[in-house]
Amino acid sequence: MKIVLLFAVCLGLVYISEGRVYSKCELYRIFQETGLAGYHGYSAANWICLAYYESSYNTAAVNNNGPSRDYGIFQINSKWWCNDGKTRGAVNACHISCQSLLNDNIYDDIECAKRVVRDPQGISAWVAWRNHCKGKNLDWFVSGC
Ligand SMILES: [Ca+2]
Repeated sequence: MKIVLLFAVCLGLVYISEGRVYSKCELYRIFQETGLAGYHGYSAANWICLAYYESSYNTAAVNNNGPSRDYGIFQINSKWWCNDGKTRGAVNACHISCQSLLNDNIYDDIECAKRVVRDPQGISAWVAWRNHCKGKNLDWFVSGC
């Protein structure tokens, strides 16, 4: 019985540690590799700044806004982009489970971010980008990478 319990606890820890905090230079490399850098005219620095102010580069970040929730490194919202099974009138335009935006694989998150930025609002869809990155000198976010 004790062994079963220990096993359950270990599984729980593995589940919790599924998320990951990236460094800015890891993101820089992945954003170059996936073409997010420069996508829709926004440089890697813009995307790294956005991720910094949305999630502190933590893929496990979740924020509850009441009627909907924001998930993952880009804080993608369950009202429009992903399905968390508990958001009324959800659209799920990225055709993705919100849970898959919380693991350490950010390639699907990047594909969804590309979908978000193709909408008329562009990168302004992210409040943190508008408030902290828009029109700022973003050199720091890529310096040393
Ligand atoms: Ca993911």
